Amino acid sequence: MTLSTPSTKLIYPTIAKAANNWHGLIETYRPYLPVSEATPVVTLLEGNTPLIPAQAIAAKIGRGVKVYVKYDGLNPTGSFKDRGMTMAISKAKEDGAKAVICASTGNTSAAAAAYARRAGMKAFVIIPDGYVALGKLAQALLYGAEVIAIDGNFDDALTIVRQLSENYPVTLVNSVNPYRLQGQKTAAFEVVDVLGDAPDWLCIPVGNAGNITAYWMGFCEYHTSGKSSRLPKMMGFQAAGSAPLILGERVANPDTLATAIRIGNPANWQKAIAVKEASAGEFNAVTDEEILAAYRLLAAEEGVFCEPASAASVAGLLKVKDRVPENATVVCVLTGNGLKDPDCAVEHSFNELKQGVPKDLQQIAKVMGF
Ligand code: AN7
Repeated sequence: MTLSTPSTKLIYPTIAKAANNWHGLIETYRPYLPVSEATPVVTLLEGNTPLIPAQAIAAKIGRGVKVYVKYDGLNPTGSFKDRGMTMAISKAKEDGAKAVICASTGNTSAAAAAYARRAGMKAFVIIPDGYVALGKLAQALLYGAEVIAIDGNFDDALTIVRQLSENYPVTLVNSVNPYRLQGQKTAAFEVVDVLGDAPDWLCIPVGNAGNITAYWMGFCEYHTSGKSSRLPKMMGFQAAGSAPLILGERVANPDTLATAIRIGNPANWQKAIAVKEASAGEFNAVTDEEILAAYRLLAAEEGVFCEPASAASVAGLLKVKDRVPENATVVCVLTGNGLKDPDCAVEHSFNELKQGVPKDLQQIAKVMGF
């Protein structure tokens, strides 16, 4: 008797279910998302990222404040962009798109490339030459995107891709695509699902301001459906050298070592202002030095490696720590994985590689301090 081969349609979900009972964020939050039976779900089983208690950070604040980090760098391509991209690519596929395009400081390009190629589509990504971290560039190339580096910054690239998508058969998958924010709002659902309620504060890095808008949408929808009793104060942080939302005007030449948020003219500017007002939140700027201090603290004291832009949420929390209410619960969003930007880690670690040590037990022990 020959055994029949189970169809792949059946076997893979079964294995995923056996492993962790997680089918990706579209299946998990389907009732909250604009998908139907006709939507071909393009997924890498993104989402379900850990909410990690951060006691070293909490200790710096004191007064009974509880701090958690939402480690979205553990998504399949290493950033929160996967949440938006599973939706944007699934909907583009449903609409019959053959190619997608985005401007990117790096993470969007990696996610767009991975999901588009998985869906059998072409991916074009336009990036600011010289300002995309090595890991992100490596991903976009290996995933098989057409990567075009322009002599200009992210804002220039976004202007160009908007025009290209209007004139050529390519679907725009930057966060001006509404499906992106729909997918990204699921991170707020996950936070509430774990905590049992919304946090008091949500600290988040802000570049194009898509993610802060998406989180707020998620918290509001969950609140409306009775899943939480309150709404958080939305605390957005920008890098001081590229802080248009704090300055109240565009920044022509944004500058920060946190290249992911090197954005001078956020596409979701008005939405971000509305979120700040509706949540009685704040926007504040953090310097590159403050970002690096939080980056090192997260790695060396919490064991959590995020990219510099992500550390802006923790840098910001520490900057305004005296204003955190007593016993409050705070969630800091860590948007991207530290491995995205290895150059930054090597360059800005206070720790140094001990080189030129001979393969001799005694000498190694001596270097070890014994
Ligand atoms: C790690 O990839 O804009 O405020 O092109 O990669 O929603 O723009 C990345 C943004 C925060 C800011 N943290 O989020 C891109 C891009 C990380 C990021 C942000 C980005 P938004």
